[in-house]
Amino acid sequence: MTMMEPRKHGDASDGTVGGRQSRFEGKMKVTGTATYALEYPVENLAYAVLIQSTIPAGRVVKVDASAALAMPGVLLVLTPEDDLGLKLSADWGGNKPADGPYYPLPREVQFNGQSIAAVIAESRELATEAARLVRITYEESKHVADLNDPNAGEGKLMEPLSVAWGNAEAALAASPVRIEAEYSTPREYHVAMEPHGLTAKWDGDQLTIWEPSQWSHGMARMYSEWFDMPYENVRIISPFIGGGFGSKGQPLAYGAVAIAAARKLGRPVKLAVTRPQNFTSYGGRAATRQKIALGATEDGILQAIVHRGASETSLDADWPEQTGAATSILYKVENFSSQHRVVPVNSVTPGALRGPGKNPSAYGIECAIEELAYKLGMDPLELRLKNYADHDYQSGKPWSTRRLREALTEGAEAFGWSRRSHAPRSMCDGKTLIGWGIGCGTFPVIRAPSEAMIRILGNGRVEVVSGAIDMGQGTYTILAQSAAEVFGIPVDQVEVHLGDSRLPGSAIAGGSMLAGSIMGAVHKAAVAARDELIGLALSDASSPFRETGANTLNFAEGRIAAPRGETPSLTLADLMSALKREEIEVRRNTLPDGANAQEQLQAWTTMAKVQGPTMGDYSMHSWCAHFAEVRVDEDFGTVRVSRMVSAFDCGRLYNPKLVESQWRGGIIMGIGQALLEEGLIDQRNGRTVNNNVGDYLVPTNSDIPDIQVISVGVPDFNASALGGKGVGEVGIVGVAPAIANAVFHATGKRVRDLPITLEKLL
Ligand code: MCN
Ligand code: MOS
Repeated sequence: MTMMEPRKHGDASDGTVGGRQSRFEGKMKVTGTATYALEYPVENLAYAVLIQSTIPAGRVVKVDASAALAMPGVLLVLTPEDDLGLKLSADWGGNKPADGPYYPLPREVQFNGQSIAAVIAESRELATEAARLVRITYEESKHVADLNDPNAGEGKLMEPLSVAWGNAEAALAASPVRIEAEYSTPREYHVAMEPHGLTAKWDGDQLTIWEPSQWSHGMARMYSEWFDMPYENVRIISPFIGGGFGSKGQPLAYGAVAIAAARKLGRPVKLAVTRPQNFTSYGGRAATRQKIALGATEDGILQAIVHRGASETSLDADWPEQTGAATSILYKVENFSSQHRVVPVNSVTPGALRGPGKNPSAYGIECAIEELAYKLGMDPLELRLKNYADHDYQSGKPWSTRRLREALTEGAEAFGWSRRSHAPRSMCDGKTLIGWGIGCGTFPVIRAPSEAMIRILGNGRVEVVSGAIDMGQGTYTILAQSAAEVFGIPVDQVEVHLGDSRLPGSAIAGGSMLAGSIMGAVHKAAVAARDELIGLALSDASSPFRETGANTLNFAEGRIAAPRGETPSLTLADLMSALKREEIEVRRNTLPDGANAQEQLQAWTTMAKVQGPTMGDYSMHSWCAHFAEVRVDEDFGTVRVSRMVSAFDCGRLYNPKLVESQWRGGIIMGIGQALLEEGLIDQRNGRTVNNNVGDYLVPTNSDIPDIQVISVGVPDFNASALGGKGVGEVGIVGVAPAIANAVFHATGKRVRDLPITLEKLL
């Protein structure tokens, strides 16, 4: 036991938890000293270039690589002809498929832009040129381009996602006021600044992979299964990442190709996925459509929600972009029914993109609720507060913490909502129409076990060691703050080592679950290391504290002292030297006590031990309310977001500065989603037409207004050991509907299909 002075949280600018420390690696990233995966100097490299299919469906009949192979410097061409000797891996959950071979370069083409061959050469330029000479003959078959293809069909009902209580259809029919509308969202992409790619190097049976990763342990496990080798023999190194947003949580076909090529050649291989290839090497957010019917009384009490949604998926995997994910938990309603279908199309399997499910789901329900407000002639803020959910109607459980009411009221206050005039087109600035809208958002608290190691060094420095990932969200910084707080030392006396599958096991940097999980592990390990040091300091013959009779020690302001201060205080380095210790090393995890090595490995390398928001006595989620102001020029159809105020409940904030930046980042992506982002698919060949950052539009600084963010959360110790809830994704959820609602308020035009581009307003 130790007696620490309680410290104030929330406004501290120092390095303790709750302080506004700047990002540890920020300067390294902007000055070019942070090394990214493709920048490691590896000797004797060969360079691989991917070749992707140019048809949406069919078979590779023949690959003629003779011209490519004839080029001096070309080392190898891999095609569907080559058996790379790989095996299927278990999925994220760790579920093993039937034993079978894995072909990262398959003969059957299921989408345009599928990897089907690779050229490996002495330089990237040579490999690129040789790839152009590879002649591929296809046998093309019929394809379904996307969700809007007339041949796409109704898709397949995802039974486990059906949610129902009460009698929604009957209650809807009996409701005096009803609205029904259909909303859609297009394919959207991650477009992280750092594209995908890797360098792979074999040393005998040891494999090292430099690859941007959101989950070093999980990816190492899947790679080890593909290559049928022991987990310990694979190492992924990923200390710095230029954004992932969900796209870097699993190994992909190109990774297998590069590693297999390195094995065949007996040389390290680097493979950089080009920006256009990025659009189909991992799927973006699936296109969705959803129909929502709301029934209410004349004074605005919700009676029923009937929700039917669909999203596109690939031919070989059912990836649901769950349009009902937020619909069931935002409002109080006694009668509810939601179903989701997946529609297979010839596309890469879609993937997780910031706020999967919750994001398009909030777009539907938060637009629908405002449509109802206008039908009732009621203020949309009032309608939301009137139907506030006092508990989780889906699970029947109480909320652990839900300060959405405070988010709505404090957000409204900061925004000046009371000055709004209700009628559409009633607010303007000269010729410019002004509109205000609200969108609520939510994201579940997901918990996962993690492990961390703390080292107290002889020189008084403290190291935090974990395989966890920082892709820009702030892991390095908050972990340093956590250890600094436990040892009462300045944050720059702490060194954090992350991003390596050889280091202690960690939850994925995904599902907004990492901070809560890994902070718990680091705190636990740091407290244990401090206790070990205290034990030595009170008992070791050479310790200056031995004779004090104290039963604990205080750690504050960089010094260690007995509680009553009888002896002079010592620094960590002084104490370590008095104890003649070079190092104290403590490793702790957050699994139940007694978990064996096998269970531990399973915990870091699969999702088997991950807990959802209602596993336990409470229903746990982060919440937010966005208030958007838009200015619309009707002559040109242009929409500008001129102001945003967003209020959040994410529990306790470990570092408010970083949290605010996470929230703003999410909001900025939400503005892009509302007004700009749209993967355009050529119906004739299923090709993503705008597969580059010139044509796939994301917001730039000049698109982004002043964004005010407000925290209304309180610590939630059911959600995590230190009281925080997830932060990384909730910010994007609810932004697009807030903007769509504001556009309606400005113009009287309801655009139900994103993005709201100018031609839809003319
Ligand atoms: N944080 C905090 N207090 C809390 C919770 C979080 O201070 N109570 C802060 C910390 O700085 C922490 C960060 O918020 O590092 C994110 O924490 P968390 O919500 O647990 O999310 P993860 O660490 O699991 O990060 C993943 C999340 C996801 S799923 C996506 S998608 C996303 C996001 O983070 N991708 C990002 N934010 C991103 N930010 C950047 N710069 N780049 C990405 O690719
Ligand atoms: Mo985030 S989409 O869960 O990586």
